[in-house]
Amino acid sequence: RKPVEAVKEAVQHAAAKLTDAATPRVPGAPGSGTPALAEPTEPAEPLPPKPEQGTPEPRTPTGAVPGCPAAAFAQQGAYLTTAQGARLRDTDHSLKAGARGPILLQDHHFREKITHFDHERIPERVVHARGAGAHGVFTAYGTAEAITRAGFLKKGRETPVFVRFSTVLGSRGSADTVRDTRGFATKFYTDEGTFDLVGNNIPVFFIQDAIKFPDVIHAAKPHPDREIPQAQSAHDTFWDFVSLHTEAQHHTMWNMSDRGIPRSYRTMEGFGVHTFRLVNDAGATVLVKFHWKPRLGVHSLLWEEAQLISGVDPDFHRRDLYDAIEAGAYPEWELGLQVFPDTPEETFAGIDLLDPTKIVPEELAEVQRVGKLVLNRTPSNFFAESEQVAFHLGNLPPGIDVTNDPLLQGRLFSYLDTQLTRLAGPNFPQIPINRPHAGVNDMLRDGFHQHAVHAGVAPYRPNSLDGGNPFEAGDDENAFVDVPVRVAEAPKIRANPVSFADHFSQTRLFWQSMTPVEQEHIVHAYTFELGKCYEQAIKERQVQCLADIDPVLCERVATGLGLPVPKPTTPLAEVVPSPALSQVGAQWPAEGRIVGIVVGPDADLPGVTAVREAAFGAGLVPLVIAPHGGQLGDLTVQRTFDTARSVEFDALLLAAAPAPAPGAVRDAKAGTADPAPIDPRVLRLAEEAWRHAKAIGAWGDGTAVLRAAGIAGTPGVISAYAGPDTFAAVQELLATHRVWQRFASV
Ligand code: HDE
Repeated sequence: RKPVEAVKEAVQHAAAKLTDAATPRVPGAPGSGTPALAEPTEPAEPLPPKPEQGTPEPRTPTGAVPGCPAAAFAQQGAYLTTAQGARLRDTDHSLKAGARGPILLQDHHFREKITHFDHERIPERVVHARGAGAHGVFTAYGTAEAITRAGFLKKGRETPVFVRFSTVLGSRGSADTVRDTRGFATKFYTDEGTFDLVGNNIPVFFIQDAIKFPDVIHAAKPHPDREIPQAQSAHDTFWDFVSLHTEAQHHTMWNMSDRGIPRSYRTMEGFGVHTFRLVNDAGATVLVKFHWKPRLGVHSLLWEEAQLISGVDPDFHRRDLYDAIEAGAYPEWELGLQVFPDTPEETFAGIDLLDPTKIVPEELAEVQRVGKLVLNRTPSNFFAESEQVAFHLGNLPPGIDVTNDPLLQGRLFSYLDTQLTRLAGPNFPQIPINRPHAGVNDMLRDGFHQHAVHAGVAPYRPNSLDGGNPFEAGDDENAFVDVPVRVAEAPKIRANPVSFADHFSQTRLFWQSMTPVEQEHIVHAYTFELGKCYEQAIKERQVQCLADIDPVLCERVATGLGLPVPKPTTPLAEVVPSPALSQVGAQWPAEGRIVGIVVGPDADLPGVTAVREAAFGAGLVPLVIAPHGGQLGDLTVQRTFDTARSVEFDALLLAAAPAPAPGAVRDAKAGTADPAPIDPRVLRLAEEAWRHAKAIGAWGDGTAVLRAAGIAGTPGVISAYAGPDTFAAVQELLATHRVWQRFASV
């Protein structure tokens, strides 16, 4: 708090200077005719405008009309108007010199409309351009109260949030299901100021120092000459970088695993990646890593599914998120903390907590749950919310502070900086989605797109003219306190700690923690991606890295690429696998999963109705797939054989074996195992669903499809007498996400 004496002195100084002025303005100055300023000792609201300083509406410091939702600024009244509020009687014809004449320059409505349109696009994010956001609420369990003073983590406290999920590499219009890291950025609108937890679905990062971010991104983005490939890491420059720069190997392994192709945003874990420092009321500190744990478990796509979806439904994840929220199947995560003592070494179990290429296995430090996030509202306007939201690691509430992780330190600079171009100037915190829910009384003024109409004459401290406002908060008034950590006496150097040099042991730990089927997916991913590279030297260099990670992995990938198998260049680390890293084995709620039901004119329609009711009752989404759109008896058709593709469904039910449409080309398989020909599109649905290890059930005529596809009696393929029995068995299989036994490696 500024000493009162200083304010008093400033007042006296100003008053003395103004004694002889013609129109003294300082209250209490000789000749001013106004009473002397009381000594400002208490914080107060900003000064109101003087009576002669009216603005059109009374506004809060951030520019909002009190009690008026942001949307009301956008659409008021029933009539179409210009941006200046003048009503328009025609917006379809430009003003011309006669019906066949040229457009007149004086057509101000035309110019306003086209000019605005010309400037509708803003620069997309340099990374994480493709994303989708949703609103929700975070409720604290109170389990973190002892270790942090952050108010939003106090028991029962509810905080509004906005979450944006994203891919990293692709442009705004790229497909959702590409192999990539996913962003998981959360804005908590706490009443002590906004907290942004800007994380990913992968707990480690490619680089250890932020200064290398342009390098890794330039390598991963499309080649600069032809701008190919879009949203992919399967190309030379990416593998050139990660094979030369081996600290990227751990993150790359996660990308090559099933984590790189999530089934849904709802089934992704989230990680803060860096270690943060929490401080409690007594000033005691701990180090923590943030985790988001999805209620529905962690599930992924298969690579073939991901590729098909990129064409069939490039908006797959976005649609899934919004459909789930609109259906009331609200996505949920628990926020968890791994807590470590704040020791001078900043290590735990020998792991350097400042190294963002390392995890601390959950078996060594339990993830303690501190609250629950529920996403329950879709944005009203994609641009206004998902596009304009601006996250920043420096948005921290009291009780959460940063560490010296060099990646985190660099990010503290980058996020604020990038918004200056992307959102055109420094006033982006005034954009509705970015406005804090805590009162704002800053002394930031002017700049492009200033929406606030600030009152007062003294946006500086100390001041006497605005009564000393605004005041600095005292220690007991919820101010953010930088934890006074000791900064080591050290020479100024460009170097890493020695522990940062270990690039392979945790990469090996990840590989060894996978089940055989997950390892098989990793081998295929490396073989696919390196198989897309043109440069032999790059492939060989990456295969050498694999040799330094694990000889079995190396041999399998090298064989797939037709390359010799190199020997490790360093001794292989002894690692203890972490089963928590695997996605296979556990059972999860199946809510919100999509079940396709194939019907035909002769299907058991009452059975289908009963299945639909059971599915809705279990929180699943049943979609009827029929030969044509419209109605089939009482059933409304949601997909036709033309619009449905197996990749959209988590499980498939067959209530009929529809015959091919007249004139259709007969599928080679139709009729081989069953005399009655079956529509080839239905056979493809069944075959693909089987290949992708999905639960499949059939009853009545539907069982003929199983026989024709040659999949009857195989694991996870159910034939039952009635629809509801079939559904019950399939529902049970959905709890493990896939029928893992179908994979050769299981
Ligand atoms: Fe980011 N990152 N990042 N990043 N990042 C951006 O900020 C940056 C990193 C992450 O949905 C940019 O507003 C640097 C790690 C997410 O709006 C930019 C470094 C993690 C999002 C930026 C990193 C992330 C971003 C681009 C290396 C996980 C999307 C647009 C030091 C913990 C947020 C923007 C959204 C976005 C910089 C590394 C997550 C350029 C310099 C590690 C989820 O500022």
